[in-house]
Amino acid sequence: MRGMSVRHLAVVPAYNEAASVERVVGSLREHAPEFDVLVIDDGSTDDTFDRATAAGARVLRHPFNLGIGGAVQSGFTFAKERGYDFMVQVDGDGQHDAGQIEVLQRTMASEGVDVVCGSRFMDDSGHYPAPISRRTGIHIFAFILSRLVDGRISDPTSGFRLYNQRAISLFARDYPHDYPEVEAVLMLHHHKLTLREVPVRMFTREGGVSSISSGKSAYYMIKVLLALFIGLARARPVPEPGEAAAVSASQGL
Ligand SMILES: Nc1nc2c(ncn2[C@@H]2O[C@H](COP(=O)(O)OP(=O)(O)O)[C@@H](O)[C@H]2O)c(=O)[nH]1
Ligand SMILES: [Mg+2]
Repeated sequence: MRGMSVRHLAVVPAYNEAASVERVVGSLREHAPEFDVLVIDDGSTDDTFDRATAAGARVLRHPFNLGIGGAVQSGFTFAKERGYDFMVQVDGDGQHDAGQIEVLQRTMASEGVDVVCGSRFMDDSGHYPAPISRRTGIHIFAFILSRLVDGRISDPTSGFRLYNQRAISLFARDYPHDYPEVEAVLMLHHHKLTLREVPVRMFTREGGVSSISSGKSAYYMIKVLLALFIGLARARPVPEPGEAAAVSASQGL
């Protein structure tokens, strides 16, 4: 049906990831060559911009730090405006394995879902080396979300995700702030978009610092829990008639 070639965008949110961003971009270009690479330099104060540019990425630079939600939403907006068919989100810290993007793609194709999320907790070994506070938080969110969305979610804070055009347009319009991944799962459910998880291996970050130190975990938990419950009651922007999301929904996709 589609005459022109399918277009793929890899979005790499990066805040002070000079230690790893070059390798992340290089690995994307090697393992996922059909993806154009867009690094969102989220107001970094280190060399992130130069390193990402040197590695051959296109770099969109925020004049100041917006936080991960704002960074990823810039990616969605870019993808939507430039008419990309698929967008994959890959952390700038080296945690995600570009070689496994094809696993996400295969699942999207075979299951016909709008979003595929790489989960580090689906294999049997199950000992991803996250701090216990973080793991506990993840499991509590997983438990609550799995009930709210009526399907098993094992790794709700994973940012290793592949989105189709419907998901891109939804999140270009509205994407949660601060710690967005958990709430985004709930948004998908509200908008009747589908999500599948697939097992992936994930690395620990290569350098820099995580946004979620163990001291911040309690704060993170409370904040995201509140966001979840407020999210349940919150009015959602409804797609305009004729927009991609509405059109494909009426085709039963
Ligand atoms: N910490 C943090 N990360 C950001 C921000 N904006 C973009 N990012 C990027 O978002 C990605 C995920 O953040 P990270 O701290 O690794 O979260 P974690 O993997 O969940 O521990 C990384 O590639 C960051 O560089 C921000 O304002 N703060
Ligand atoms: Mg990370």
